[in-house]
Amino acid sequence: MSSGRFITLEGGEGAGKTTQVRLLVDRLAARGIAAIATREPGGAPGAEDIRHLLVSGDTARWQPMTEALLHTAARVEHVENLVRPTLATGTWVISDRYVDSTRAYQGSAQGVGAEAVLALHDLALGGLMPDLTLVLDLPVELGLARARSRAGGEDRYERMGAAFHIHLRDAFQAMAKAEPQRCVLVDAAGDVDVVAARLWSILASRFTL
Ligand code: Z5A
Repeated sequence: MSSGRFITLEGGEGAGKTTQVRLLVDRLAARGIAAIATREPGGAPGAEDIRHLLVSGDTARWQPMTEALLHTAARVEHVENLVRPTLATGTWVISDRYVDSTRAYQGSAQGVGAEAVLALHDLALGGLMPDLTLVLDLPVELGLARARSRAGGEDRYERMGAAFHIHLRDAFQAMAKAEPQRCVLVDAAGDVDVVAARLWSILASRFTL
């Protein structure tokens, strides 16, 4: 049996990743391609426990390196318990965030360093990278306004300030530019259906659907 495809969606707050992950899974299912939606931090019981430590509370509650280690620890639980076993059955995995978020948030915006994050990723997960990463790009103010409109108290990163979020957007854009084989920068402005059509056409250009 051939392995499923591993696809990640990345980008700043409120870019529409969660919405688009669900739509992609539905559209793949309609084509007869089994796929699951998952997310980081989270996606497995232990990883969801670690998520609670990261997405709420004081913005300065962790040292940046502690935060990078916590995200990496959550990722080990997610990948080893869900991602790898699912891909091995031939089912596709569509993840809302993955290691590029650690590179952008902790590596770049919080100053841990991109090389340190990738070294951790190599050590913890043998450097497993997605087959395709869709980087949803949106002006910071628009993304934060969208994110504020959804309910829930998981707003620790949202509260980190405008300069932080502008830095993040630059970091994601730079990553997409530096790794065109794996990453595609996608305009995330416009209606949900318009953005979904953009993503689907990228998938169709990369894989047999
Ligand atoms: N983080 C990290 O620092 N390091 C890491 O390694 C990882 C993560 C993996 C996870 O929280 C936080 O952890 C995250 C980074 C950090 N920062 N934050 N916050 P999360 O997963 O809860 O947060 P998020 O990824 O930013 O989710 P989000 O704010 O919910 O954004 P989204 O998933 O991109 O968007 P959405 O939920 O699909 O949409 C947001 C709202 O906009 C919602 O009301 C939608 O109905 C609406 N929406 C969506 N698309 C559209 C369009 N096209 N037009 C209009 N409105 C739309």
